[in-house]
Amino acid sequence: MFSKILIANRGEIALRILRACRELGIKTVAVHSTADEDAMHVRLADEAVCIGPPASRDSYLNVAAILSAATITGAEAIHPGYGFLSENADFAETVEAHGLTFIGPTAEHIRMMGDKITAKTTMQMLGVPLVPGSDGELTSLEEAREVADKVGYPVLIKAAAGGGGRGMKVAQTADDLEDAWKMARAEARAAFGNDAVYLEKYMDRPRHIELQILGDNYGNVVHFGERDCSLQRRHQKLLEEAGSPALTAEQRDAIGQTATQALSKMGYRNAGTLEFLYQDGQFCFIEMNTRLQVEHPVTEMVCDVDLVREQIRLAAGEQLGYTQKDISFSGHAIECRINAEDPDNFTPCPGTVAVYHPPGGLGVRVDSALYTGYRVPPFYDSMIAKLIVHAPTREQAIARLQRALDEFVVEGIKTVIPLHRRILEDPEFQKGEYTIHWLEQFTAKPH
Ligand code: MV4
Repeated sequence: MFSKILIANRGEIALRILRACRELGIKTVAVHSTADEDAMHVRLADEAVCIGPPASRDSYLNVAAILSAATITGAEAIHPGYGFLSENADFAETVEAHGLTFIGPTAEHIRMMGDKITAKTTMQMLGVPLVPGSDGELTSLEEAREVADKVGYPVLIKAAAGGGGRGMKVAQTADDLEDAWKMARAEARAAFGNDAVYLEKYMDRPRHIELQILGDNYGNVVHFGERDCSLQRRHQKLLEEAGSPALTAEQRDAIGQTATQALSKMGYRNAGTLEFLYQDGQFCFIEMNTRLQVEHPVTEMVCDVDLVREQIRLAAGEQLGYTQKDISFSGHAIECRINAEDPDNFTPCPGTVAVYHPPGGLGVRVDSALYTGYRVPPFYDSMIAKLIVHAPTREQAIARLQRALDEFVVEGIKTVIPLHRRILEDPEFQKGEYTIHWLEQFTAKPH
């Protein structure tokens, strides 16, 4: 096992990783920008190294500074958290080239899944169901026409280097296809320096369901069920649930078995998430994330697993030590992302937290690096806390979440807590009847 880990991140996820390290008896090194000198992850870590000025590109994305920090402190491994360098294959490779362990998958698998075409082709070969569309990259407009005619309009043209909603163009009819093709390629070239695109049938009212998996270095792969992440706005998730209100245990087992078999054949290591669009009882793989995700706590609550501890253990070369039949699902968990934003127009609201009083009690978890007097800097993501509840049923989880939101005090800055309250009161939400479009429509309505 490692004796010291460098945490290449900030905020709540840096604390989350730090806590797992403490419980494993591992020393921690925090890195921070000059804007984060008073941040909680700096205060709680065993050592802290300043790696640059506020802008992320000069600090949390500064590979040379992070590697120097690891070297001078004698850290043996680096946990990237989410965002920043977490899905940067070159970073993972450089970390390993310096004789350190990257806590995550191999650079090869990160690179493979970063190219959405390679990701889809690989999954198809391994028997994972896909959205109907082109067989890999589109090589011409003529080919795009043939595929679109075959799968039927509307269709989407997506950038191979895109993902997470970046680089997509819809063609409602054959008349739109040429424009969509040209625009998708031009934008992909400008944004990613790679104009490779592919085509998919447009699914009009899917849910976004993702599957959590873990693999060890010896071909053992298990899944921890799904998260329903349909409640998002402009590709920013706001509330996530485990399990999905739309799935049965049988459906979970079936897609889970398909996914774990595929990833075992790939030799996939550490944590990963398969993203699916789910509509009319069908799962269609769209992308894979090769990192720990923001919403991992809902999975931890229903499976009673510490996913960060598992990541560290597996990166150190330990075996999983359990199989799929040892994993069981208990109750229901919901996470609300608390962002420092105006709840009506989503403009970021950095500033000083005059009062911070998180909720507590049975089945309530708050992952946050906030404290009274903390100044939320304007340079980074606006998420300041995650409120996670766990209860025997979905109905009880909603009641617990409403109770916890009522207890939650964050004064001095605006947060999206009032929006969460409104969502939880909505009859459609309460019935679990929503798709990826629901939140956008909900927030557009006057209230
Ligand atoms: C789609 C789709 C409909 N049909 N693909 C957006 C983010 C990226 N991960 C994939 N995305 C979508 N791909 C097909 N064939 C609709 C979306 C989509 C979406 C997906 C997941 C969560 C939220 C979304 C919001 C808008 C569009």
